[in-house]
Amino acid sequence: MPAEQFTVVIPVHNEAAFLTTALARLADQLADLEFRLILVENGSTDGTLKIARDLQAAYPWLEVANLEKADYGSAMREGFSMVDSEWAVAFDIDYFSRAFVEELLHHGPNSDIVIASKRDPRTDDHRSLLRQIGTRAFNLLLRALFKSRVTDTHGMKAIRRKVLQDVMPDVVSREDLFDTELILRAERAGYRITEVPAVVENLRPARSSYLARVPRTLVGLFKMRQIL
Ligand SMILES: Nc1nc2c(ncn2[C@@H]2O[C@H](COP(=O)(O)OP(=O)(O)O)[C@@H](O)[C@H]2O)c(=O)[nH]1
Ligand SMILES: [Mg+2]
Repeated sequence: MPAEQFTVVIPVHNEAAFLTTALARLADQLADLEFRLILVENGSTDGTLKIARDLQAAYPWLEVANLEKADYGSAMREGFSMVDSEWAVAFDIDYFSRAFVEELLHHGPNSDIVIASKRDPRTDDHRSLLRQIGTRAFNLLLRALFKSRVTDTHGMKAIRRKVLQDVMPDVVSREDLFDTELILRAERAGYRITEVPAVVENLRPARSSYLARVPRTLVGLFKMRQIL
């Protein structure tokens, strides 16, 4: 796969403190590749959007999109809809790696989706025990509720544009369940999903309360169960 055939999409919300460092790190890791990067900001109150736009002077491959209301899922949808290359690569601003791009270069030709799974036996997960248990519990729920064989729907992933065009219009879940519904729909549609290992290490401390998400996630999953 020629390297220029991928577009990185990173949603950002109130990342003013970290954005500049993170982009320098990403630029360094991907320096020899040709790619496009779309930052999709929404709802920030800390000047993230201005910092993102200012960084465009330093990085010719950087594009910035912006929507009004804070919502991870609608940011991803917006970014994905701007992709015009063969592959879309979804990263978080605090979780990305060159190694994942290498996995994509390797497995991409025989896959429609490549996912870095935190549940892969080869994965080196440095997150807190609470987060690791959360990932495991979420995965068990996906198996039970949707008969899914995918072991992780959050985190780094690459998706062919044709899959996005086919599946994304049907996705109704918002916020962090957007990714999950997208992957489940793609799995149902029979697309080839390859899971790869990763070193899981957030580049900055988590900001949101993990436990606070649990009720919202459960409600979202049961709603999704009604339609899938
Ligand atoms: N555009 C946008 N990005 C978001 C929103 N919430 C989180 N993000 C981004 O999504 C990524 C993951 O967020 P993070 O806080 O690290 O979540 P966690 O590691 O899953 O707990 C980061 O790049 C965030 O800036 C949101 O409401 N809108
Ligand atoms: Mg994070």
